[in-house]
Amino acid sequence: MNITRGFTGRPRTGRTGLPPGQYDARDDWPVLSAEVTPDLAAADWSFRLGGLVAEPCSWTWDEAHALPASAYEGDIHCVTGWSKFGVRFGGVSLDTFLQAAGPLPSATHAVAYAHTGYTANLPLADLTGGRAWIVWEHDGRPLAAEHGGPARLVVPHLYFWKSVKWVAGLELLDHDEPGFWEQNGYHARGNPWEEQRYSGD
Ligand SMILES: Nc1nc2c(c(=O)[nH]1)N[C@H]1C(S)=C(S)[C@@H](COP(=O)(O)O)O[C@H]1N2
Ligand SMILES: [Mo]
Repeated sequence: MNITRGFTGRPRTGRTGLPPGQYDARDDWPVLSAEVTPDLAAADWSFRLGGLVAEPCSWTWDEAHALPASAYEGDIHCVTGWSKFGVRFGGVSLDTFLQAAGPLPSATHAVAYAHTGYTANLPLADLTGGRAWIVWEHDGRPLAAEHGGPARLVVPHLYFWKSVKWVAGLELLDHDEPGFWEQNGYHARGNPWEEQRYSGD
């Protein structure tokens, strides 16, 4: 995993390579959606943190863009088998949003949800420490609508189904609550390095 702080920083070098059972998609970036791509304008996008937080917070497009920029450059891994190396996303670290809302000590998990209704559950620990982003740029250009634009969640160290497109917010919980794919047999955490594809893996 390579992380850059700010858009200009030199990427930190971390673990890279193909997790077990994955192949390199090279220049392809498959579109995988259980939903129709919404016609969601940036002006209609918002991001909310609620549930077990000291102060529920909500950001408009402009408010989110006023936060300190943070970029991810590294790999992504889809449970259907493809991985991509050196993908560049720009946006804001989820840590920045979480610091504003203040997770309560009882918060252990989150459900990320989309403007379209899709959900994915994640341990809160996987969303902190510079490992998750809200992004609106790919390769320095606006994120394409089919890939989650105007803005999506990116949690690159977990299988990509956790990276909710057209992200609308996170609800912090004191328990794990299965999201869309997790209710349909997929793993609660989804760590590609441990091949946590399906529940029971
Ligand atoms: N809102 C929303 N987010 C979603 C999905 C979806 O159907 N709806 N599909 C997930 C799945 S299964 C994957 S593999 C990735 C695919 O992202 P991509 O289409 O940009 O490759 O988005 C994830 N995020
Ligand atoms: Mo997927």
